[in-house]
Amino acid sequence: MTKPTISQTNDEAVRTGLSVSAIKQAILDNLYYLQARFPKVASLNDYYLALAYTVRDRLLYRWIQTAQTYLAKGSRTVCYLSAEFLLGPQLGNNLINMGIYDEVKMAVKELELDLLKQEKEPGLGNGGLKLDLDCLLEQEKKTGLGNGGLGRLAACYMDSLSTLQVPAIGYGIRYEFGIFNQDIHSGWQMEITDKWLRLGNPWEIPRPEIAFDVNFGGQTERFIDSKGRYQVRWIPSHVVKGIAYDTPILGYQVNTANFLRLWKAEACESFDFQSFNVGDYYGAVDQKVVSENITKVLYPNDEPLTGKQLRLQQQYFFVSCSLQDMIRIYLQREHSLAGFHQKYAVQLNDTHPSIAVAELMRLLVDEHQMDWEQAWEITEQTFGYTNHTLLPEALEKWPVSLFSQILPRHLEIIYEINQRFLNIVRKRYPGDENKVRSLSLIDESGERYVRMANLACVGSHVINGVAALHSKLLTQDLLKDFYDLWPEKFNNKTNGITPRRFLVLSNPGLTQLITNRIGDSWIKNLDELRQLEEAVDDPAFCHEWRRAKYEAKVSLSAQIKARTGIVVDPESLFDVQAKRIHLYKRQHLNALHIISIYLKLKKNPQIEMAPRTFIFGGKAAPGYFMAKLIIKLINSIADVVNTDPATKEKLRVVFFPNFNVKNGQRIYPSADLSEQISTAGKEASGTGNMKFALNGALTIGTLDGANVEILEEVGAENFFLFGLTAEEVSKKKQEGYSPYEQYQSNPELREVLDSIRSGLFSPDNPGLFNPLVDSLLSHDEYMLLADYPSYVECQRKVSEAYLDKERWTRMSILNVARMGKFSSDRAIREYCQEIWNVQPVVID
Ligand code: 26Q
Repeated sequence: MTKPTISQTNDEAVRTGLSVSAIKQAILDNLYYLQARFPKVASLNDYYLALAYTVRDRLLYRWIQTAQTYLAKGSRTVCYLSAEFLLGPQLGNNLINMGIYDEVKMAVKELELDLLKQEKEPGLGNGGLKLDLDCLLEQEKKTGLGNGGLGRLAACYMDSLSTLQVPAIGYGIRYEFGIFNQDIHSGWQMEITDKWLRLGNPWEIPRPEIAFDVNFGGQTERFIDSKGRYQVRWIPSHVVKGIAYDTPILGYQVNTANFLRLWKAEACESFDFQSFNVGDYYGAVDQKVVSENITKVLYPNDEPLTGKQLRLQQQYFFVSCSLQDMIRIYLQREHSLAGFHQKYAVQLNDTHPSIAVAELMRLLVDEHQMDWEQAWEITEQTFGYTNHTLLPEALEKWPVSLFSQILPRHLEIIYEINQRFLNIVRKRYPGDENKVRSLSLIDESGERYVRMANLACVGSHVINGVAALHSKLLTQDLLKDFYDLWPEKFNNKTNGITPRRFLVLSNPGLTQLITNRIGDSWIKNLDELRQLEEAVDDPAFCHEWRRAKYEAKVSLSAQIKARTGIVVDPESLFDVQAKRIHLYKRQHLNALHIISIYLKLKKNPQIEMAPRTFIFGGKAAPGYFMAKLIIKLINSIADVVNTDPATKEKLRVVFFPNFNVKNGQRIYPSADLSEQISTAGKEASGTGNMKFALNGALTIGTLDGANVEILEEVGAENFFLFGLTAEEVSKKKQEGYSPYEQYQSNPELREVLDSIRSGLFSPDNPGLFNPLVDSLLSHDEYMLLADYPSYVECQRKVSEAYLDKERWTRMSILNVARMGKFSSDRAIREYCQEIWNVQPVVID
């Protein structure tokens, strides 16, 4: 990589030098002057922080170079607005991107040797402290500021934006408590709060001087200003202050360091303490608590919950701070806001930040006295909207009554936008009030709601889905009326993942093997993995490939033993489903298949089959009863099959607790089979599917989300396809689907469901799983029973293929070789060219 060229005094070298000795010295310096510790008494955490600050210094150096360059050039900037950024641990990733992983490993090794030497001297201390890079990496408290796919996508995109040297800011919320940690007690999920900030966060820079007021509640007033203009004034009932906390995001092998700016809510003293609460000390402290509540906790749901006031406050809070910040930065160079949309491309990550459409209008019209038409033109040109769902029930909407209480001025603005918009609709479709009803920003079918997706569609000049099938279905179904009105606004941007975190960092074995074969430029240009295709004919390479996979499996096996006490055989087929627990993702279909094997083995223990380890991971939303029951079912099946002498040699079931980015990095490399089995037409894209495949797992999947494109890339002969297509699903639904018929006509399926109902897996409470079984037999919304026979048959083919080691290895290598498309670099390049119209800016 290009190392910093600045001429350095000795002092600076400690803060920027990349040699082993400079790094070692810097760690010691930070141990003394930031942690106030010396080696003999320092804890692992002290060392972790000292190392983290060492890396941070080197990041900040690049960040400042980057910021200076952008400021001088007035570069067009992408602003990615997202209520979630699921970064995961930072240290390892920064070492990889900065290209100093080996140097740091060595520096830490030397520090350990120094410690050992000191050990020999008499005296007290941290005797026996094992110091190596892996232990320090383990210390990091992960940043879990997201639920799952959507938040992790935002993090991958930040990595790629920096890697591609595109000026970008990620804007979001600095939740004090991120996604809960999951523990399993007697098979049930327990939620534990995530106190990720307890030991301090070395990666963030607080920016107390970057702070904005955000208004809530109250009412609006009309008046004529000194220039005779008609104006609206918002008199809020309370004001909260947003403080910026920045996390630098370094690109891979470049000097570009963009940043993530997360907002923390604090009490606004001038308002609460002086004007309104004079003399009321307790009331003032109360206000402080209320204000700070806004950024306390991430909602652990990955579906909207209507009517949760605090969630709407969170969304508005971070959007308002972010737009005010963009205007502040813009006005450092310009005088008039007329060119705002030329400076910024703002992407709405789902509808969570879509109040931005109304807020930008408010800022331009009310605060900066722009006329409506010009402000609207700018607003539309500024925003792009990415949709992440096909489930109609997952579309965000807020009761008008709630909206008017919290954001009275925005409701007026939304009404105005709506009126102007519906005039266009009426002109286009004269007399068609159905169109008007369906396109309106307000749902008036019962209690009135503001429809956030409609607001996002009207306020953006581009709308995209996240996989080819998803984008197509959006135009045919969920957003059809918008598509008919503005077909040119719609396009597809298939998701991607960063190969830095999800291969280089998490799977060093496979990475080394690939790099030895084709060099290391594939890390930046993932299409180069194609060169591995030839290697399938090289027995030595195939052998090494199997070994790398095997080693990853050994390592996960140890983790499984440590976390669950279950012993698994790394020679067995690792069949993995790791993702949020949802009915549409059908973890219970997987469970039914396990039961079917179990029952077969009970009847005939001699059946020839590849021993399998079924591994599950995933959190359920705390209020999602059925999802929690699925976790219990999996653990109950595990209790039975793992201890039954008739099956325990061939079958193992593991629920790996607390699936998150960090555990994911251990799980993806060790999977042989990746379960992507959602009902066709329900999963927008999926990104776990890409992470598994990039690590050499084969996919068993439906034609859903990005599976379709993975299949297209790897070839049908290297993919285990089953199930109904999206079209067949909707056709079957229309014709009147009867799950009970499936149950009656399929003796094997009947036996499986009956075994659950008989209490085989819950002897103390035979009816425990009735809600699950009953819902399958009565409506089976996600067509699980319809897909069951083809799933079981496909799994049989999987078993057969696994028995042929050579064949399996070939398929695995070809999967990896053909994954180039799914790099987030490719996705971001497309966003830059086709949506944002931004160019890279090289930082030297
Ligand atoms: C909304 C309102 C109130 C509370 C919570 C929410 C909320 C929070 C998170 C709604 C949705 C989410 C997350 C959705 C999500 O992760 N969607 C996934 O996005 C991935 C990235 O595009 C896709 O790959 C997945 O298919 C999609 O399910």
